[in-house]
Amino acid sequence: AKHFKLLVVGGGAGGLGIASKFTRKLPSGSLGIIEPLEDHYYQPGFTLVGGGLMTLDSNRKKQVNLIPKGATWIQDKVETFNPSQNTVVLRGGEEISYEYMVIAMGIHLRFDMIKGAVEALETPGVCSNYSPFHVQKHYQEVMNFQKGNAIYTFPNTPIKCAGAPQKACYITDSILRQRGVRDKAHMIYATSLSKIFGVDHYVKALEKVAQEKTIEVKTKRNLIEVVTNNKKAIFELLGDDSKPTGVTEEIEFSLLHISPPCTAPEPLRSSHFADKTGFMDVDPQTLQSKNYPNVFGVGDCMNTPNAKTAASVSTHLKTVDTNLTQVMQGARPFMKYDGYASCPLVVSTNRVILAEFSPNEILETTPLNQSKPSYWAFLMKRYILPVLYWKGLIKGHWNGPSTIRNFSRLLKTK
Ligand code: FAD
Ligand code: UQ1
Repeated sequence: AKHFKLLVVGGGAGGLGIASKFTRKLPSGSLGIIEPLEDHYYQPGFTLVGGGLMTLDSNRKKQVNLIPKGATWIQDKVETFNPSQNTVVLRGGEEISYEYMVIAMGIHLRFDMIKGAVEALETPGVCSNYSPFHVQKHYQEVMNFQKGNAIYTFPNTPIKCAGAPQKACYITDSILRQRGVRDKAHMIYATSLSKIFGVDHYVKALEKVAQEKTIEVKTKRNLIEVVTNNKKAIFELLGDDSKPTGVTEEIEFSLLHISPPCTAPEPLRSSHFADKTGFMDVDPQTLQSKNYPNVFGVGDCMNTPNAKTAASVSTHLKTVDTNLTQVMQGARPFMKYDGYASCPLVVSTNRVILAEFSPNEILETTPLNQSKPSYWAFLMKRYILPVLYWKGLIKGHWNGPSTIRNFSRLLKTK
């Protein structure tokens, strides 16, 4: 059986970032990384692909070219975790043992939790920027749109990049205006939340965007079924406790953009690493597993209260780099993750509100007012952040913007 000093589960944003950092510290051959997929996508680019502002190809690279030198790629998936024995079992039945492990499996898209959605995605009018297989279809649908309701949904579960469902809606509004058909469309943003966005600081600015675009915002609406033959979306109305009220609403659509319900990945959900919600139970500051001190988490698969974004991963990487090194040296983890997350809210084909926050405070990097839609933030989203991801984050060189933020605070005269 194979054995690694450090085993990394998942070769996404977080997994590659950690593997890059630790292959530089550990002897060659002592780090294994388990990732089943051939292709790696820059997922934050999907919003732009769905809006025709980037190609899908330019957001895809072969995983084999991204695995850091010195690391062993195991192209398979974990099926079972056996943390009391420090082993995992792969789909192929192989057992792998480890001394330390980092779990970075992300969050799983669950279109299957909406009745009829999986089939509906293969029919005209239904699409999703969340899936690499249905993101280009969104742009095609917007370019072919003639008239009727265009509905954008937000699920009743945790989701990565919680701003992405409304970015899709805003870009579509811009394109329909450019095409001269916007007055033929009734645009609806239907969210399970009780407000347009989870972070109060940005709510006013986003409400203004939706209002100026005459997008109808329907809150406490959870998509539960898509009926393909007569193109109906069925929502359940949620109460103040976000539980279903039993009342449903049917809306006919010409275009339906689904943001899928999401859950923790199956093998994690049923393991001893998970809490009741299925996500990995970690100390929210040190990111160390609560039950197994030789295991850490990174990224979307954890139960930390931050928004699930690649921007958060940058700060997770810094935290786990320090804390896992401490643990490897027999010392205590001391670095504390501050809950940082960011969501560049694309509000048209050339403006962005660059939201940056933790569960407790606003953490904007620049001294500018980032609530205001701006062209500079759009340029950053389109041209700088992809480079920061490919050359910085997954190579283990980008630890988040906290240093820049501290510096720009010096410039603020308040
Ligand atoms: P991922 O990068 O998703 O990687 C998880 C990896 O684990 C995958 O490669 C998967 O194949 C692998 N895996 C899963 N199960 C197993 C298993 N059983 N065994 C082994 N491997 C497994 N973030 C931002 O910061 N800004 C944005 O503007 C932004 N926009 C987004 C827009 C969209 C449409 C989407 C979908 C996401 C967006 N994000 C954005 C979120 C960002 O992409 C994620 O938060 C980030 O990729 C999380 O990294 P991760 O490593 O936790 O998960
Ligand atoms: C970020 O670090 C990051 O990961 C590389 C993103 O994902 C693509 C982001 O969207 C953002 C905004 C950041 C934060 C970086 C800066 C410079 C504000």
